[in-house]
Amino acid sequence: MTRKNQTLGEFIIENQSSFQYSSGELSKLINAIRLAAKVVNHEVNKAGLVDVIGAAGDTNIQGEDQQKLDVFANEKFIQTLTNREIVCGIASEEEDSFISINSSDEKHQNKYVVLIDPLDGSSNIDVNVSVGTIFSIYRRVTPVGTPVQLEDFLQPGNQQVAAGYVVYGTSTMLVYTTGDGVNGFTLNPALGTFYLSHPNMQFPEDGKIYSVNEGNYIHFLQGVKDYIKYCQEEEGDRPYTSRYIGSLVSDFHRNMIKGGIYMYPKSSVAQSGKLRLLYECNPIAFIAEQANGLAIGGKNRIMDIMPTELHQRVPFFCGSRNMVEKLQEFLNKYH
Ligand code: AHM
Ligand code: MG
Repeated sequence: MTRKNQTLGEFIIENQSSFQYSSGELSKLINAIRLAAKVVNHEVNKAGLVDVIGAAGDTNIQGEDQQKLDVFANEKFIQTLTNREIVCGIASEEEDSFISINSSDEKHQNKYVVLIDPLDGSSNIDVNVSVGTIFSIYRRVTPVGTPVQLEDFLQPGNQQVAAGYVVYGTSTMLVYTTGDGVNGFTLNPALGTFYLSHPNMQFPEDGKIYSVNEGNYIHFLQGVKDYIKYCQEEEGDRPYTSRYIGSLVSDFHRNMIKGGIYMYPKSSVAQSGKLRLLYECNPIAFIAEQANGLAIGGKNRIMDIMPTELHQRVPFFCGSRNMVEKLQEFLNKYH
């Protein structure tokens, strides 16, 4: 059940019974992410005021060690999830390997692992452009009570239990799914409370926005080049509008609300594209599909890719159903 202006805390409690496995563990986990998001939001918001922008390891004018915001966000999410002892493992885009977490009383009893991109698009911070956090939650596949293994993290996206993102934008929003639709919550900064502002988010079936780094055009495969030309042709409702922030969460969020397609193709210089399957593509794909959109990596559905490594990159296309299907027609002509 969703009620507008419900708080995220109320929503989590009221919808707990609809989770596939409703032991309360997943609710606590989402609550922990909510908390860490607020802390990171606070820091991101004052980025222009204090000396938090700068290289990690520098010292600010108060003599405090400076941290880059992506390092800060990484630490905050890991700390919050670790201290609350509600996950058995974390993999982060910022870490080389996964982290195994023991709970203090009964060891390794938690069943969820979290994969996270703590601050995606962080190169945008210095210029006051929106950034985001992306997270993805799975049930471990190895036995509870033992340390987590790589295979707990290398699961296809279709096994996700929940996924979401936080966009630190003109207002801060947390958008997530537990496989039962997508709901968006906006932070009231004065109260520090997220309110349900976007219940049951849906991609419009058609859209008029295409988002791609066109500076790489020359390196794209012919199918992608032809689709971009199609977007630019004058016919019917075309030409479409080009919008590219360079911050996946923001580009995706806008396209989900207005209707559009996001593309990060492979190219002759980046054979697998840029985006990470586990931290970026799978969680965004889960949200896209739950919102009646599509997410593909070429011919295949993103969430059906069997990952082989933690930091694997894949080409990524996602958005309004009809736009992605049209792109697919172009891709199929060549590859
Ligand atoms: P990051 O994980 O290093 O922040 O990179 C991911 C970001 C995405 O948010 C964004 O869509 C993309 O990189 C932009 O890349 P480019 O500048 O090559 O267009
Ligand atoms: Mg990233």
